[in-house]
Amino acid sequence: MAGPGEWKSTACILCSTNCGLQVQVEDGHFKKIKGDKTNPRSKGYVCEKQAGLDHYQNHADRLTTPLRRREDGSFEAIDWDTAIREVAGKLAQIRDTHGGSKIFYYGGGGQGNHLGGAYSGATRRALDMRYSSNALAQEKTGEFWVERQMFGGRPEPDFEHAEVAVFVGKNPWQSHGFERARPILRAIAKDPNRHMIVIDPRRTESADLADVFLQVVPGTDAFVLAAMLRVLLDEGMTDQAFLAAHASDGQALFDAIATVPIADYCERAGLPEELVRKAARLIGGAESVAILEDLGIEMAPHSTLNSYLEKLLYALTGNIGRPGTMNLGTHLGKLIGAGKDNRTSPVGGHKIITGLIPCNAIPDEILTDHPDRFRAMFIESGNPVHSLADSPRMREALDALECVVVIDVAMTETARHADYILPAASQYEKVETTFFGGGFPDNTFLLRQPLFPALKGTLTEPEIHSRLCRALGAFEDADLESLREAAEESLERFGPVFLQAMTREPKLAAIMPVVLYETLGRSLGEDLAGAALIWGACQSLVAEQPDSVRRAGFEGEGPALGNTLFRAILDNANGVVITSDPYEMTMDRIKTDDGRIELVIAELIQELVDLIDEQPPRATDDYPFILAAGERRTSTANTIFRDPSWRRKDAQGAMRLSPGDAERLGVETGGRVRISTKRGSVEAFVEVNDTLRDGHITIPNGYGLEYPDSDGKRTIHGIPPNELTSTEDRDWLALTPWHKHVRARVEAIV
Ligand SMILES: Nc1nc2c(c(=O)[nH]1)N[C@H]1C(S)=C(S)[C@@H](COP(=O)(O)OP(=O)(O)OC[C@H]3O[C@@H](n4cnc5c(=O)[nH]c(N)nc54)[C@H](O)[C@@H]3O)O[C@H]1N2
Ligand SMILES: Nc1nc2c(c(=O)[nH]1)N[C@H]1C(S)=C(S)[C@@H](COP(=O)(O)OP(=O)(O)OC[C@H]3O[C@@H](n4cnc5c(=O)[nH]c(N)nc54)[C@H](O)[C@@H]3O)O[C@H]1N2
Ligand code: SF4
Ligand SMILES: [Mo]
Repeated sequence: MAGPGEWKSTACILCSTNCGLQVQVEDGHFKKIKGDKTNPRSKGYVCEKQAGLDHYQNHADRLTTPLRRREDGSFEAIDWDTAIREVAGKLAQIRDTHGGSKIFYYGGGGQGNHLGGAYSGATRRALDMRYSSNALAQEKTGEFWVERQMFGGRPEPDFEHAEVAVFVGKNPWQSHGFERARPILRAIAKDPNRHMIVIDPRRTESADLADVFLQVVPGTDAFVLAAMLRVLLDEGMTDQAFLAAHASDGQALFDAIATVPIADYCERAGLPEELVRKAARLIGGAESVAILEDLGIEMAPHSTLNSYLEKLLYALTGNIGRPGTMNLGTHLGKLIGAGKDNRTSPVGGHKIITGLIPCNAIPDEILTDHPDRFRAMFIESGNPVHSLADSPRMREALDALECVVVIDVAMTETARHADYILPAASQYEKVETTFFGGGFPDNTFLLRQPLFPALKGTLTEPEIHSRLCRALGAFEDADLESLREAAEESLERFGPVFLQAMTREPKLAAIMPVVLYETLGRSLGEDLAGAALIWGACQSLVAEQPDSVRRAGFEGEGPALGNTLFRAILDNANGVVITSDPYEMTMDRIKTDDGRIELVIAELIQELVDLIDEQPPRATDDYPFILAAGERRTSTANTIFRDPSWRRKDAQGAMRLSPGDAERLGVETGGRVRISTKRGSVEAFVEVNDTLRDGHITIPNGYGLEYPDSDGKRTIHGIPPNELTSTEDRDWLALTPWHKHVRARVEAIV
C-alpha cells in the first residue's frame, strides 16, 4: 500500500496498452499521476485519459455490499456469507438438475484486469460450466480464426521500426493498441523515408498523418484489400523466396486473386485506382511493413474475410519475422483458449472460436425452449447489456434466466438484471495484471500491486472464487495442509509438492487456481495473494520457452528458472522484460500443422470470389445513412469510467456528420436529431465534422451510462449505442456484429 507523498509504480487500465504510471495517493484518492519512465515498454508515455483515473477508483456507483434481488426487482443488502452460500446453492442446483453446461460464463476481464477470469477457472470447473464468452467474441474472433489457420499464433506489428505502417479500420491516435502510439505515428509522418497508409471512411487524426489515405466507402474494405493484393501479384511484388521457404502452396488463392477486377473494385470502394495502386506499391516495395487492423473492418461487412486479406498483405510480401514487420512473441498467462476447439454453441450450432461463443448468438442461446439452452449466467467484469448488440434483447435474455450472478465494482446496466451482485475490490485495490502480452523482441510483464486498501464490503475476485469453491465442496482446508506447509517454507519446496498434488489429486487439479491462491497465495501475504497464479504461469512459460526467458537475463533451469522469473515480477512493479528473442524466433513459433504459413483458407477464398456479385453501399431509401456506432474518442474509455464528469468535452457524445449532410438535414453543431435504426431510436446532439464522408455518421462508444447527480437523481448521459444495433447484422463465419455499419435514418428535431 502506498503512503502519502510516495511515488508508486502501477499502470493505466483504460486501454490494452496499459501504459506504466507513477502515482501518489492520499485518503483513498489519486493525487498525482505521471508516466513511468522506468517502464520498459511505455517508457514514460501516457495519453490524456489517465488523468481521470480517480473517477474509476472513486464514484457514486461503487458497490460496497453483496446485493440480492427482491421479488419486486429492487435489491437488498446481504452479508458475504449469505451471498456465497446462496450463489453456490442456486448454481449447484441448476448444475444438478440440468447440467453445468447450462450455466454460461461471460467476461473475466477488461482492459486492465485478467486475474478474475483466470481464477474463475476453478469455479467453472467446480460447477462443471462448459461454455463461456467475452467481448473478444464481438470483435477479434474472426481475426483469431484466421490467425490460427494461417500462423497458429498471433503476429504483432513492430511499428517502431517499420518503413511502412498500415492501419486498416484502426485509429491508433485515439485508440492506441500499441505502446507509445502518438510519438511513433509522428515519427513515421516526419520521416521522408517512412510511410503511413490509413484505410478508413473518416479522415481520422491518424489519417491526417498518413502519406496515403484511402477514404473508403464504409463496408467496402474487402474490395480495396482484394484490389491491392491483385496489384501486388500482377506487379511481381510478392516475396517468392520467402513463400517458397515458409508458406504452403498458394495456387488456389493466387487463382482467386487473379479474378479481381482492380478498376471496378476501386470504384465500388469509392477510391481512385491510382491511389490504391500507390498504397499496394508502397507495401510491395518496402524493406519492412507492419499492419494493424481493428474494429473498422472487424465490425463491418466481410469481417473475417477482411482479416484474411489484411494478413495476406504482409504474408505474401514476406513481412514476417524481421525488424519492423510482424512477429510472434511470448505470453505469460492465457488470454484466449486453445486453437483447435471444434465445438459449436449448444442451441444455434455456431462456431466456438478460441473457446468463445459468439456474443451475437448469446440471446438466441437463452431465449428458446431448446433443452440445451442456457439457464443461468455468471458474469464477471463485463457489461454485456451495454456492450453487446441489441441491449433490449440482452436485457430480455438475462431476465429469462433462472439465475444471474454479477461480479463488478459498479452498479452497471448488466448488474441491474442480476439476482446476485457481488462487489469486487477495484483494480487498484488488489494485485492485478493483463495477459495481452506478445511484445517482441522483448516482452514485458507488469504485475500491479495494490495502491489502496480494498473498499469496505468488497472482496477480490480470487477470494470470491475461493469462497465459492469452498461452498461448493470443491476443497477443504485438510486437503491443503501439506501444500501450505511447503509454501511457508519456500518456493523451491512448494514446487514439487504442488506438482505432486496436481498429478495425484484430480479434485485439486480441477480447481488449480484456487489451490494456488489458498496455499502459495496465503504465504505471499494478503496484498499479493492473488499473484499466486502468476507463479504457475511463470512455470508454464519457462517450460515452453526457457531460452527466451534466459535471454531476458534470468538464470537457471526448469522450476528454478520459473521461481527466479516470478520473484523478478514481484520485485518490479514498474514492469520487467520476461523474454527476449532474436527475430528468427518468429518462424519457429508458426504452429500450423506443418509449421508453414497456410495461405489457403477455402471458405474465405469462396467469399472473395463471390464479391464480384456485390454492389455496395448498403444504405437504403428508408435508412440512407451508415452509422458507425461506437467511435473511440478522447472522451471514451469503454464503460470503465461511469462518472460523466471525467469528460472535459463532448459531454453528451455528439453524433458526427458531414457538412453536406448537415446542410441537407438543416442542422448545425449543437442541434438535435433523432437517429433511428430498424432496432431503435434515440435523440442526439449534432457535431458537424468535415472528416466524414457524406452518408456516414458516427456516435461514440462507452456513453449512455446511468449515473446519479448530486441530488441522487439518476440520468443517462449520452447515447447507449447498442439500443440501435441488432444481433443479426453480422459476419457469417465468426458472427461478429456490424457495429460500424448500422443502417440509420436521421431527422432534425425542430
Ligand atoms: N479512447 C479510447 N481508446 C480505446 C477504447 C475506448 O473506449 N476509448 N477502447 C479500446 C478497445 S476495447 C478497442 S477494441 C480499441 C478499438 O480501436 P479502433 O478500432 O481504432 O476504434 P474505433 O474508433 O471503434 O474504430 C476504428 C476506425 O474504424 C473506422 N471505420 C468505420 N467504418 C469503417 C469501414 O467500413 N472501413 C474501415 N476501414 N474503417 C472503418 C472508424 O472511422 C474509426 O476511425 O480501442 C481501445 N482503445
Ligand atoms: N455498438 C458498439 N458496441 C461496442 C463497441 C463498439 O464499438 N460499438 N465496442 C465493443 C468492444 S471492442 C468492447 S472491448 C466492449 C467492452 O465492453 P465490456 O467488455 O462490457 O467492458 P468494459 O466496459 O471495459 O468493462 C466491463 C466491466 O468491468 C467492470 N470492472 C472494472 N474493474 C473491475 C474489477 O476490478 N473487477 C470486476 N469484477 N469488474 C470490474 C466495469 O465496471 C464494467 O462493468 O464493448 C463493445 N461494445
Ligand atoms: S494509451 Fe491507454 S493505457 Fe496509455 S494512458 Fe492512454 S488510455 Fe491509458
Ligand atoms: Mo475492444
